[in-house]
Amino acid sequence: MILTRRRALVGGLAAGAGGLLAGCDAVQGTDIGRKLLLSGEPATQALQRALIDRTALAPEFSADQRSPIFRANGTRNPNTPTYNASLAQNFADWRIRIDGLVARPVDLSLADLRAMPARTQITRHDCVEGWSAIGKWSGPRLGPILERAGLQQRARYIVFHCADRFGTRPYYESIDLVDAFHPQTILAWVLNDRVLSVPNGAPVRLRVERQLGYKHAKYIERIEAVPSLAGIGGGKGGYWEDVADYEWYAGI
Ligand SMILES: Nc1nc2c(c(=O)[nH]1)N[C@H]1C(S)=C(S)[C@@H](COP(=O)(O)O)O[C@H]1N2
Ligand SMILES: [Mo]
Repeated sequence: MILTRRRALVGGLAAGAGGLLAGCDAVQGTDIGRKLLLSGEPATQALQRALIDRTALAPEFSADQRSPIFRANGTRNPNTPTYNASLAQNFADWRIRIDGLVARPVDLSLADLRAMPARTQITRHDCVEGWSAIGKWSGPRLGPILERAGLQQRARYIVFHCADRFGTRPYYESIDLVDAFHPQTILAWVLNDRVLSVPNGAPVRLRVERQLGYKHAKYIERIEAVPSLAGIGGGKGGYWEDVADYEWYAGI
């Protein structure tokens, strides 16, 4: 299943289109919002077009096109007492808590993640700071994990809480359900056939291939399903969105 009709309709996209029709400005800053606003098409047709656009795959590359080094950016080591203790035991005690609007909250260990069917993809990472790198990523798809936890109808966004802090602010990011259920959205624990390194986000980081680098949360310790982004961090859906007004929807 890529994205069921029900998910699409209850998801952020439909919420956005509904908001648009209601004259709400929630989607005006997003690509979809702009496309819908500028299209002049009947809303259902425009919505369908936007959805097809959003579910398209990001380009994938061949092994020989990979960058020799996948550079690290932002936090290169969370370096908190808890993270260091966990690293010292190879993340044997690491858990990713899946909670919020789910019927069955769960703590996933690395062993749990590694036992799940994985998707492998060679994609290009684009950072707003003006560099790109092509890498081979593997890990389970996020969508089925959310389904298994019993994602509730009221959920609109998926928030990723990270182990690193910028001062007192934890790094976090969020995506809507269209991206959460996108086939290339994975919880990556392997980069270029090796267990993910600390600089690249060990033990688990998000790959959300249709968006810019800052959306790809590293050092994930909690995944929360929410009805709204208000009240999370500074309320704009991500660390950089809060502190530097980066776009919440960073489509590429
Ligand atoms: N937890 C966390 N995730 C993060 C960041 C960060 O500082 N902390 N930086 C982001 C940015 S701006 C980019 S470009 C990518 C960099 O991923 P890399 O270090 O594997 O190159 O991670 C993103 N995810
Ligand atoms: Mo970035």
